[in-house]
Amino acid sequence: MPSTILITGANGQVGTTLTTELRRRYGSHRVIASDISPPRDAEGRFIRLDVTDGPSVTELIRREGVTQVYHLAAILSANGEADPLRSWRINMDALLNVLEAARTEGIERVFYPSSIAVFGNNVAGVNTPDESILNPTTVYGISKAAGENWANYYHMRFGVDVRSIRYPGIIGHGSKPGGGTTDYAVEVFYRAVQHQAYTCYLAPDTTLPMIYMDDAVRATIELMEAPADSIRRRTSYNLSGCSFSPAEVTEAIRNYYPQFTLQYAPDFRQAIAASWPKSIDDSAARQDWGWQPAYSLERLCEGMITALRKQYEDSAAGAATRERNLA
Ligand code: AKB
Repeated sequence: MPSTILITGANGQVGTTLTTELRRRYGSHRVIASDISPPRDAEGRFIRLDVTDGPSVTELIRREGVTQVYHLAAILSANGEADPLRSWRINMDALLNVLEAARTEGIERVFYPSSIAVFGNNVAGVNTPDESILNPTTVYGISKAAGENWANYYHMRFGVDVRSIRYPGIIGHGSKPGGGTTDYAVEVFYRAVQHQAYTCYLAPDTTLPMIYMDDAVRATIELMEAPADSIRRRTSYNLSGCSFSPAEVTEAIRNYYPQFTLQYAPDFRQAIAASWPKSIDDSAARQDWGWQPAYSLERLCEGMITALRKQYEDSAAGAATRERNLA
C-alpha cells in the first residue's frame, strides 16, 4: 500500500476522477491533490503547485514524504497547437521536474500518462502495435513520445519505477476535458442530455480509439499496483477500450434521444485526428498486467447518459429548493 500519493494536474479530466478513486481505495489522508489553481470544490487535501517549478516540486515531495506520484499535468493536443514552444516547455519541464524529484527523493513509483497522439500518419491505422515508429503530428504528441523515452531512460539509468499508458480519448462525466482532439466525444453527451443540438468539429467517419473513464482509472491503478517485474515496457503501453466515430456515437445516443441533432463542421482538429490510429493493439498490457476493458460503446453511452441525467436533475432540484427558500 502506498503511504503518500501526490497527483499533479488533479483538477483536470482524469485527475478529478482518479483523485476520488485513489482516496476511496487508500484513504483520503494518503492522497494529496495538486494543481496550478485551486479546485472548485475542495474536498480532501489540496496543495497549489506549479509543476514547472522544479524546486517547489522537490520541496513538496520532501516535506510531505511523498512515495508515489501520478503526474497528469499537461497541455493537450488541440490547445497545445496555439503556442507550440510554450506547450513543449510546460509538458517537458513538468515531466523532468517530476522524474528528477523521483530520482533524488527516492520515490517508489511514478505514473506518466502518454497518449495515442504519439502515433502519426505513417503507422498501420488499425490495431496499431506498441512498437511502431513514432512520428507525431502535434507538439503534444512530440512531448509524449519524448516523455516516454525519458521515462524509460530514468528507469534504465537510475532505476526509477516509472509506469506509463498511452491513453485513448477518455469519456467521463466527472469533469469536462480541456483542449484535446477527442473532446467532442464528451461534449456530445452533455448536449444530448440537455436536449441541445451539437456541431462536431470532426468528420462523421473519423474513428478513434476511446475509453470510458472508469476503465481508464482502473487501468491506471492496476498498472501502478502490478508487481515491478511484470512491467516489461518502460516506454508506454497501448491501452484500448472501444473505437468509434462521431456518426457511431450519435447513433448510439439516438437510442436514448431520437430527436438529437448533430451537424459537422470539421476544423484544424480533423487533420490531427486523421493522423491518429483508428484502433490500437493492447495485447502487451493484457499479457503483462492483465488488462481487460469492461466498457463497449453501448455501456459507455448508458454510463454517460445515466450520470449526466442525474447531474442535471440534481442541479435542477437544487435550484428549485433555493428558489423556494428565497420566496
Ligand atoms: C487529446 O485529444 O489530446 C487527448 C489524448 C488522446 O491524449 N484526449
